[in-house]
Amino acid sequence: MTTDTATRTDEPGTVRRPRGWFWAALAGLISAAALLAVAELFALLVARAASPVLAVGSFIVDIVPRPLKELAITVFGESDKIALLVGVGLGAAVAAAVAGVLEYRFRPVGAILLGIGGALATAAILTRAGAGALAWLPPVLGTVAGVVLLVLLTRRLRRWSTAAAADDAPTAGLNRRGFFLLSGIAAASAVVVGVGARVLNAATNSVAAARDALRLPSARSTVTVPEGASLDVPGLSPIITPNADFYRVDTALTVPNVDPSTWRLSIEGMVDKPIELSFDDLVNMGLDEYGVTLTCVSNEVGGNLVGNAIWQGVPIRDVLRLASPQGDADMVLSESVDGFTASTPLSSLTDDGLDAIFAVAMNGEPLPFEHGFPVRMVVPGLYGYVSATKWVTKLTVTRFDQMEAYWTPRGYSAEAPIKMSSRVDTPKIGTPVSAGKVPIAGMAWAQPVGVKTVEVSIDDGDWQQATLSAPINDQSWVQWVLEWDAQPGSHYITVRATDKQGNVQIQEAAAIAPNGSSGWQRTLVTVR
Ligand SMILES: Nc1nc2c(c(=O)[nH]1)N[C@H]1C(S)=C(S)[C@@H](COP(=O)(O)O)O[C@H]1N2
Ligand SMILES: [Mo]
Repeated sequence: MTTDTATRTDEPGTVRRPRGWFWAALAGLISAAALLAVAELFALLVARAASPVLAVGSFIVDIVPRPLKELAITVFGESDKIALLVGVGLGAAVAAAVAGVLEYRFRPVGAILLGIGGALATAAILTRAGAGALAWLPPVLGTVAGVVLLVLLTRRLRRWSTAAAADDAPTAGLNRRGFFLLSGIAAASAVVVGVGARVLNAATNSVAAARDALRLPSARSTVTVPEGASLDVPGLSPIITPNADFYRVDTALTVPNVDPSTWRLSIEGMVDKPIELSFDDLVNMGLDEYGVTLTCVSNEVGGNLVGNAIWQGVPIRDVLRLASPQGDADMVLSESVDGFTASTPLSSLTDDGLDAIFAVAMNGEPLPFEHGFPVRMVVPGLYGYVSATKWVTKLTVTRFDQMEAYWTPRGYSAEAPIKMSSRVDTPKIGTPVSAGKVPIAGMAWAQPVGVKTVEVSIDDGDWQQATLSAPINDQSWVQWVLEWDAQPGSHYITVRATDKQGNVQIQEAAAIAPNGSSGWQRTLVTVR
C-alpha cells in the first residue's frame, strides 16, 4: 500500500467508514427499481399485460377482505385505487430497503428476500386472467437483474467498509467510488427505462384508435324520452346521466383494453350448441335501444352509486337462444377479460318481459373504456355485481349449486334484485336554504316494476305525495318534486317510494352486505 495513491483520491489520508445501513437500504431500493424497470421493459417487448406493479396491485385488490375494501372505499372514495397503488409502493419500498440492509449484514438473506419478492410478483402476474404464454419472462428477468445488482452493490459497500476500518484508504476509495458509480448509473437507467417503458406501453395501445374508428349499425328501435321526463329543479340529478358523470365500480386496477377486432364472446357449459361470436357477429344481430338505470349493491340509502343511461345493444335472450341452454340450468356465469365474474339467474336473461342486453353503446357513443368497451351486460332490476359484467367475453350456462361468482365467497348474495329506493337531491344537508317556497326534489327507482308514487314527510308529519317526472319506462328512475313552504329552523325530511305493484319501499335499515341497503332516507335541512 502506498500513501501516494491514497492522497491522489479526493479524500485526504483516510476514507471514512460508510454509514453502512443507510447505503445498504439505498442499494436495496435501487435494486428493486432495477427489477421493476427490467420487467417493464420486457413487458413492453414480449408480454404487455405482464406489468409487475399492476399485477401485484390487482392481486391485492382480489385478496383483501371485504371489510378492508369497504373501509378503503369509504376513506378514499373513487381514489381508492390510487391509494392502493401508493400503499403497495410504500410497502415495497420499505421491504426493498430492509432487503438491502439484510444483504449487507447477513449475506445472502437480502438477495433471497428480493428473489422471493420477484417470485411473488411473477405469481401475481401468472394468476391474472388472460396472462400470455410469455408472461413469466418479464418478472423473472427483472428479478435476476435486481438480485445481481443487489449482490454487486452490497459487495462494494462491504469492501469499502472493511477497507476503511483497516485504514486501507485506496481500497476503500476504490470501492466507495465503485458503489456510487454503479448506484448512480443503475438508479438513473431504472427510472428512464422503467418509466419510459410503462408510458410507451400505455400510450401505444391501439384500442383507443379502434374505439374512435368504430361505426355501429344504427339501432332498429329507439327510446323516446317523453315530454316532462325532466323536472326543472336546480340541484336535481339529470334524468339521463352523462357518461362522464356515471358512477364507476369495478375491481380493475387499470381499465382493460379490449380490441373489438379480436374480441370474442363464447357461450358454453350446459348448452346444446356452444357458440363463439365476433363483435361484428354480435352487432349484426341487430341493435335495439333501451333506457336502464344501473345500481350498485354498495349504494347506501341516499347515495350516488346509481345512474341512468340510454344503452344500445343486443338482447341476451337472442344470443343465448343460438346456444340452446339445457333445461336444468338455472344460472349464467358471465366472465370479463380480467377474470371478474357475475352470477345471473338464467330466467332474468331469457325472460321475454325483461330486456337484458349485451350493450355496445351508452348515451349515443360506443361504451367508454371504464364502462366496459367493447361489450358489457346490462340487466334491468339486478345489482351490477350479479349482472352488469363489463368487458364481458364468456358466458357459462350452469347452476347456482355448481359455480359461484366473484363476490359470492366475499360476503354477498349469489342473487340480488335491486331494492326499490328513493333519495333527496335538494335541499342538501349542510347547505341552508332561505325560508319561503323551496322545492324538495330527488330521484326514485323500482326496477323493473316502475315507481308509482313518491311521498315526503316533513318533521315526521303526514305523508305528502310528490309530483313525478314523466317516466321513460319502468326500468329507468324518475325524478320527483314537492313544493314546500319552508319555515325558519331545522327540519327533517323523509322520503319513500311505492312501486306499481303497491309495495312500499322497505323501512327497515339494512347494510349494503349481503344484498343491498334499505331504509327511508331522513335528512336534516336548515332553513334561515
Ligand atoms: N368486469 C367487471 N365488470 C363489472 C364489475 C367488475 O368489478 N368487473 N363490477 C360490477 C359492479 S359491482 C357494478 S355496480 C357495475 C358498475 O358499472 P359501471 O362502472 O359502468 O357503473 O359493474 C359491474 N361489472
Ligand atoms: Mo356494484
